[in-house]
Amino acid sequence: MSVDQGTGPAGQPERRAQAAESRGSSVDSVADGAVVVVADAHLGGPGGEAGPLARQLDDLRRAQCRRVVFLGDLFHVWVGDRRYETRQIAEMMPAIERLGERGIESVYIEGNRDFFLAESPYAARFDQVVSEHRFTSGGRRYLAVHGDGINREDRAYLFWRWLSKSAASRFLFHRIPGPLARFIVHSTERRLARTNFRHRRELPRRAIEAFAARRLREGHDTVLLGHFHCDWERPLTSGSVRVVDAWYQTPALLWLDDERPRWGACVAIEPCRGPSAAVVEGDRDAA
Ligand SMILES: [Mn+2]
Repeated sequence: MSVDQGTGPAGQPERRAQAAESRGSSVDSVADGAVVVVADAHLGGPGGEAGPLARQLDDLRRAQCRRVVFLGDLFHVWVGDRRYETRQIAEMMPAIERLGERGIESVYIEGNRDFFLAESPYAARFDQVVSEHRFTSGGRRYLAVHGDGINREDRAYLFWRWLSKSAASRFLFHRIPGPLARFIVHSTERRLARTNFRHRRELPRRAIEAFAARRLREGHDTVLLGHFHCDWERPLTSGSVRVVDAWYQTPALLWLDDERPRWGACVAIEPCRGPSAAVVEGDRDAA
């Protein structure tokens, strides 16, 4: 699905309404300006309050940045139903809206902590809510995916992922009483912490490389992943794969344009050093 209508504020309502219907994968068709990537902010969890990230987004100008791609898990848990709206969600939504007012597109790629967003009231705040997104920046063709589903050996997790995001779960979730639903959200959070933990103590490099190699053959230069909460890049025969560090660990935006990918709050200010260390292994809490 492509979004290539006018980028002025006047074009917004129509474009957003259309965008709210987006599902599945999406393709970029705009060519000018950088794309900024934000992965795994986990606001309301280790990412804390919404303010710092909202301010970074407010600093973005259309002259420098044409699109923000959220690589999933913006909040610690995000259910597409207002009954579960946290303070961080309520505070972040206006900042997303302001991106659109300035003509900057926003694409949200669902993570494992995001549930039923594509058909939720939140979807209209973004140009697209999708499971993966293809775009070109600085002549490079990117495929962006959250990454929780790539490890095919983790069958228990893949089953849980399918079940928790199924139409039946969605149907039930919107109809059960609030307290029961909140209990499920909390146990889900604990379950996410447990099921993902084993596969995250070490970066599943082989699974990541196998996934990337397969997807690169579809005609991409770089596969971008979030979810693993580290900054890691690997050249492969027909391109490369890059894991984007979690915003809650490296509170900066990743800029993709004609130059080398770099971290910075805003191009107008000195680019920050990026991730403090090239963390690959180690304890990563509840991704
Ligand atoms: Mn994740």
